[in-house]
Amino acid sequence: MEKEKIYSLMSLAIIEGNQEEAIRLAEEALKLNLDPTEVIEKGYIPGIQKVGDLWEKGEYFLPELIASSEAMKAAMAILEPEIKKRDKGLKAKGKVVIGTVEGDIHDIGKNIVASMLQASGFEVHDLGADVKLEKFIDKAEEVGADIIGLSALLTTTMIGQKKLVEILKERQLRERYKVIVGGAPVTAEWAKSIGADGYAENAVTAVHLVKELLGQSKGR
Ligand code: B12
Repeated sequence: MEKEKIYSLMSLAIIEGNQEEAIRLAEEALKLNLDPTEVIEKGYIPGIQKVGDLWEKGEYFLPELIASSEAMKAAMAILEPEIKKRDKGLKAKGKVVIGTVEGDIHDIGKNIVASMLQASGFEVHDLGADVKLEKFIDKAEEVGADIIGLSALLTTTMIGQKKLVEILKERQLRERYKVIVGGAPVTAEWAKSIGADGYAENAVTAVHLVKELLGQSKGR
């Protein structure tokens, strides 16, 4: 099957919340030796984005949203181990603590960022979703992290990203960590306004961002 065809079927499987089909296509993509990162970016992500649009238009409701995200997660579960295996040898050393901020249970995008970072040679400590702000800092202190990554998908939880920067300042730890932020409603302007060190709009640019920040922080 042609690449473009398989990508559009993947997108459709997510839109329809068809978990079996999403899994079948992920397995087929691996058999065809397609790049799992590209498969996620070009096949599955456009599907879940479309689901977001349908929800916004009031055509989809929570059950559809849940079915689609379950299908997305099932496909990710097949592709992520493969991404980890295919580490392209671009080893960049550094430790990243990542999670979705408290009050927010969206974790699909954060999981993709975490697995891409891991595949690029970073040591990733993924705290999951709905994570208390103090927990990010405690974990970063415990493992000696270089970077703290915060995901937020709700406009109401973005504020957690701002608060984390403030808590770091209060605890005299701001200089110790680079803070990066992301999630659909997050923008570069927001990142700048809260005093974060960086923003990335997707998992690929997140990897570049982390590399760049660690390059700058060499010899610290
Ligand atoms: C799937 C989904 C769900 C699933 C989540 C499943 C899961 N385990 O994640 C379920 C059904 C559970 C859900 C629930 C809710 N959802 Co919802 N959901 C979505 C949806 C459709 C897709 C999100 C997604 O996975 N996108 C795909 C991934 C790949 O993209 P991403 O998350 O943006 O991540 C990429 C980048 O942002 C970036 N990135 C992400 N994190 C990070 C972190 C760092 C550090 C960096 C550098 C980069 C980075 O890289 C990622 C990969 O490319 C969005 C619509 C949308 N347009 O985003 C709504 C959306 C986010 N949800 C919304 C809402 C309102 C809710 C609910 C409140 C609904 C309800 N009434 O209960 C609840 C929230 C409950 C809670 N407390 O969190 C709204 C938010 C509106 C707002 N302004 O705040 C949205 C925007 C839908 C809409 N248009 O109204 N949702």
